[in-house]
Amino acid sequence: MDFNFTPDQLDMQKMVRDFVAKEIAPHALEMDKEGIVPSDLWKKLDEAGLLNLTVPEEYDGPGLDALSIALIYEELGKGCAGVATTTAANALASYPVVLLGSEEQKRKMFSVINDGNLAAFALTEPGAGSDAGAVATTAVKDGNEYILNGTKCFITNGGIAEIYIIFANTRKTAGIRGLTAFIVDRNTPGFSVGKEEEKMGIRASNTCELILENVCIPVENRIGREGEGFKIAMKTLDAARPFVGAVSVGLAQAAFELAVKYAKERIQFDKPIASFQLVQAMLADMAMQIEAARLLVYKACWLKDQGVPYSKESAIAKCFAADTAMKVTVDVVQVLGGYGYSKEYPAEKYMRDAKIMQIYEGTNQIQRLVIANNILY
Ligand code: COS
Repeated sequence: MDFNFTPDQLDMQKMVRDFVAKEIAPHALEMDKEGIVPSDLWKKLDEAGLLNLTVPEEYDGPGLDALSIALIYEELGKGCAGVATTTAANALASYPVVLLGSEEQKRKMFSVINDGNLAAFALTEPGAGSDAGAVATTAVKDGNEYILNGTKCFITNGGIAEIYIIFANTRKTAGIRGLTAFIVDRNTPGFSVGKEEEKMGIRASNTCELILENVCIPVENRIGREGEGFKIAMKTLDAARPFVGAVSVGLAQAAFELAVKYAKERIQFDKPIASFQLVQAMLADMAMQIEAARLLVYKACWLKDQGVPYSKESAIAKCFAADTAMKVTVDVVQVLGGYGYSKEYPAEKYMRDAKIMQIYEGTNQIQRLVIANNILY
């Protein structure tokens, strides 16, 4: 077992760490307040090569392994989970094409992402969250085209993406066996962006409703076969969930470092509060949980990179890391006391941002189901 990273991974980790310290962390509170990632930051993220992390080398991408990508998301998570989420949504949206896309689909999708554009993965609907098979959006074949109708909700990058992966039902009564994945361009007639969500956390990221009204797309935009959409979605989520874990680890680490610094500086009863054992126990628990979460994320990515099954480990990594981020950030607010609750410090932002980690890309209840299914069946 080798716990060392390669020189390339270390270089890249340093590059992203420096980028985050300079370009993201100092602006995180402002972006959270404004609820937007400024366009000049997009440009810089693109120039730094942080938008197309999952694009293979043969399609002009960086061709990174999953572990390297996780290291990058961990660093981005330290700076701002909202920014990290926006870039990670590109990875999520790219995987259906990475995994099952045709040559032509790969060229199309990856060139859009390589050009610094955003993508969105649209599975969720008002009536289909955890129950992904309940998708009500329909895709009806008409000659060489499909006509899509329906509404998607809570779609990360929904309002700002150029290209979308839309899951629709090609056989209405078939449940998960009717689900099919399609590529839809933003400018397709009938496609529009609905309301933008006003969120508790990851406020810099964009979350929107999508409306499809007789959206006509060529058959070539279907990914895989009709009815293969559920498996494509599940495989995509397997691949992407460790990155939610990585962002959670980064977010928890940043919050933890804030608590350590504060505990050393804050004087009460004539001593730094770090000298009190009840505070020390909280910091020690945080350190343990973050370290365990980090190792689980790296292990899931390592398994993926070995080409062996990793669905259970992916769910374990996401679930444990997200729960860790939540628990750690709640305790960080506690260590900072009134200052933790104030918007003057970033502790409360970390706590708000952490909550979504337990909800998106499959709730942590769903992760436990996936883990149990892998253990039992
Ligand atoms: N990889 C490949 N195939 C998979 C798979 C995976 N990880 N998970 C399931 N499948 C396949 C199964 O093999 C099965 O195929 P067959 O019928 O051919 O044997 C099929 O999919 C159905 O599997 P299963 O019976 O386990 O599915 P369930 O209906 O019980 O649902 C859960 C499984 C609940 C785990 C699934 O609906 C899920 O993950 N929901 C959460 C969705 C989600 O994360 N939403 C968040 C929004 S997207 S950001």
